[in-house]
Amino acid sequence: MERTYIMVKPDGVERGLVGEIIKRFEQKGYQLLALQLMTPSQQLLEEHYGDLAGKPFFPKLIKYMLSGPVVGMVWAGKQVVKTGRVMLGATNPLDSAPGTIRGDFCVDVGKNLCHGSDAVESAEKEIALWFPNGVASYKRTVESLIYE
Ligand code: FUP
Repeated sequence: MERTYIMVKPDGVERGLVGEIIKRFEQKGYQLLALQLMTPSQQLLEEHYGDLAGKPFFPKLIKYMLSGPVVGMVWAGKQVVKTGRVMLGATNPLDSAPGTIRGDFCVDVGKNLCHGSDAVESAEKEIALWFPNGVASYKRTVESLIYE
């Protein structure tokens, strides 16, 4: 089953939106495989956002991500990478449709609440980076009620 890395950023944790974000993925039918609250190191964040190292907003982004604990999760399910990002909404919350997490709960790109992997390959890289000890895998009895 496809897997993705979803992260509630420090603003989302502090604003008490962890439960809301988990709820949406649970209700959709996706399967939770890992969950951790942690304050990431600068090194971990620089690796996670390595592709953005040259961008003008990079130092501000790292500072924001260091401002408090994050909640990282691994979710599994059909097309969960792409659909997970649809559920989060566009990177810039002003472009995020109402009904999406960013569309419903935030305004600024520099405080956009959450992260979702952008491709299957990067999802697997991010899962290995944030969960170096591995994640769960387990069978659910509800599977036949979610998938045809
Ligand atoms: P996403 O794939 O949605 O996480 O978006 P990007 O990888 O392009 O950007 C990662 C993070 O950088 C965003 F979540 C917020 C931050 N960012 C800015 O602060 N300003 C920008 O113009 C673009 C991104």
